[in-house]
Amino acid sequence: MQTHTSTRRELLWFPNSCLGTCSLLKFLLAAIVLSGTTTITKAHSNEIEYPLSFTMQGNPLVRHISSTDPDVHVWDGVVWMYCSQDHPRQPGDLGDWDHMDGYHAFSSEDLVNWTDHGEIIHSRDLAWGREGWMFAPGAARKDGKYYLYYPHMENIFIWRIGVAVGDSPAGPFKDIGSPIQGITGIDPKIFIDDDGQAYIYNNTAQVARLKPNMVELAERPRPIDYAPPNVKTNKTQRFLEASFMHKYNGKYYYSYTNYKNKEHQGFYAIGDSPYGPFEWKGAFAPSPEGAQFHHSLVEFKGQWYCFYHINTSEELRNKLGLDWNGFRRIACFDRLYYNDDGTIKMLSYTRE
Ligand code: FUB
Repeated sequence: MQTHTSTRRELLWFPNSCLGTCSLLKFLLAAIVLSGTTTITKAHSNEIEYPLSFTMQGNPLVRHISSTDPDVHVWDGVVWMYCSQDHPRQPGDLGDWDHMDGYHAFSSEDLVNWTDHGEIIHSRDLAWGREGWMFAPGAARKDGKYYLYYPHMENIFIWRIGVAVGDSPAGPFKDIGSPIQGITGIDPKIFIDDDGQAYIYNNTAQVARLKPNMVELAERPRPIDYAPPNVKTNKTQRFLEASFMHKYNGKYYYSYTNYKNKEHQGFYAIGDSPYGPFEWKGAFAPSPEGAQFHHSLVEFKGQWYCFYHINTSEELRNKLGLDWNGFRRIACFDRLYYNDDGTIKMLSYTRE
């Protein structure tokens, strides 16, 4: 079911700018050479004191640090958002993503007043994998414990999915010591169904049940049948990354991004089970500014919201007084609406 590009991305995440222009061989050779010579500085924002309170002033939501790939949950009436972080590129880097590191947890009881609880885990806290390369996380809560899943590059050829456990949604989280066996790739996303069964999704459009311990697979990952063949072979419509699963009126909604589509990046499909098969419904989100549509869809106090990130343009950085350089994405959210037949209305991005 997966196309050639998706299979490659299971082994090594390719920067957007490189996709389609580099040959696999050329890129891997460069990667091997650079992996031996790159000096990696552990970048983290220790100049800010946490927890830090701030007020939503329109989009972007977070303005003090890069806050990428928002993974959002509502637990006990509180919105929890987990983000990865972009850090400045350094000479010899493979792309803009080498130093992504240091997940932060954010919370809010009203979507206006927020707390950044600070760094909850960093690659330096892991006994495995390379420094940096901590891509989009996915959190879950089960039986009073909190779990944070993250894609982390074990070596230049393979992305593994790690998991850390905590007693509070604000952390601290402790890595279990080794990645989850039986699944690779990036963008782990956890969905817990009403019966308590947890499922893990990844960037190869696969899904697997998790064991009740939440740190082992209960089965081999299965491919997700999310669209008809003409969509799965369409370069600007097929699944590329950022799996997300949510439930609305008893139906299962599988959404993803195709970041090659200049107009619309968010697509979705509806089914009767977390495994699918799903009926493809098309686009529901325009392409966000300069970034991939990595999203979370959540209901809070009767209203649905879409959390996503944008890249910070020079104009936005000037406007917000952000002394940033390089590729630095930042979290935003907007209201999401459904039609009466359960389809999703096209999302509108707002600023003020
Ligand atoms: O942030 C790193 C990667 O970019 C994520 O894992 C992808 O989904 C995209 O947002």
